[in-house]
Amino acid sequence: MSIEKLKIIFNQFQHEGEFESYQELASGHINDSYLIKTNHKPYFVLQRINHEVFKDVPGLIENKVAISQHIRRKLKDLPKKKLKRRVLAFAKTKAGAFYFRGDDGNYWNLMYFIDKSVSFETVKDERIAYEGGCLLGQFLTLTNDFDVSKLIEVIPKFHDMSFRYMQFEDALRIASNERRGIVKEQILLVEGLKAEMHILQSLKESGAIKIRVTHNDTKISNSLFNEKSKGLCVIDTDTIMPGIVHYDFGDAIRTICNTAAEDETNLDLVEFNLKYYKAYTKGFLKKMKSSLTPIELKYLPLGAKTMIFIMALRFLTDYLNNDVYYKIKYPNHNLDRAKNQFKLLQSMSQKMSQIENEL
Ligand code: GN1
Ligand code: MG
Repeated sequence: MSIEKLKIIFNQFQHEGEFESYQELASGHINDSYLIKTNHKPYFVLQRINHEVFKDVPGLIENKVAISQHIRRKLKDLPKKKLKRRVLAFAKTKAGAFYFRGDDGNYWNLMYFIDKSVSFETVKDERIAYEGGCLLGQFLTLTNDFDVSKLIEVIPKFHDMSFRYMQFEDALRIASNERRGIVKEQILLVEGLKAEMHILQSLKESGAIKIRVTHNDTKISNSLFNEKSKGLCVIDTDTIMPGIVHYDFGDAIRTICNTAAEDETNLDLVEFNLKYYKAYTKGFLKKMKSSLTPIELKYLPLGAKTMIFIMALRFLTDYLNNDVYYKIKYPNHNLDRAKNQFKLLQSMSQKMSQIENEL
């Protein structure tokens, strides 16, 4: 993306500062994001939304803007504290919309950059885990009274296990013999876990677990903290849609409790960290316990196991499909991600009884 092009797109939006420079924010696997520095603050984050993956971008934008506005209204009503939580704010285009569509068909949106914020790819101390838990608990509590029927399903069946198994089985059929051979061990794991990995979906479909507003991409790098490691807000809200609490709790645990990054290739470094699990859960339940039903609470550990598994399955599927979905930095990147998640799952499974004791 050239600087001239980014500047033209940025200038479609309403803002006061003048474009000075940009920096690509390269941690996402789907969209393209750029920090836009202007001649005075606030800075902005300009994001191209991948419309191959997100089929209804205007609907996605409506979802996330509505949730941001809802949270902003509710934060105003909270008693003033030393630290005010933050929420993403979106800029309008000069034509008054929250997104701009270029002649090439690409969709763009612009957010205010939250100044003096930091994010983490992995957790290095319990305080971050605890604060991360408070942040997600607060996000889910503040959105608990939002009418979930107003949200579109941005990616239909996003965390639907039967759908993900179907995609895996399709990929297996068309995969090269070479790739299929390389993942023999992982295929056995996927087959062996099939029944257990469908439990939450059945409870959801039977109505036993309630449908809520969920974020659906709660990895720790999608939370912002201030310089003193206090939680500020959750970001990357593109996948907000109806879901169950286990998706969000589980996906957060998947990254909080992994002692290594999601694509670490030295699997000896990948372990499930119980201390971070305890700290995260403590923060999460502090904000959330009163609005959780007993059945939601009971299944949180299985939620974590299920979300680690579903990511392993999706990375493995993309590897079998010759890497058509996630951005990769080298040929076996998806395979390494899948192996990493399977190792984490194994480590978590060994600690399951201690994990269940935390509730
Ligand atoms: C993708 O694009 P990013 O990095 O925010 C993916 C998530 C996965 C995540 C794994 C729309 O998120 O579901 O958990 O990679 N998003 C989509 O890091 O598929
Ligand atoms: Mg995302």
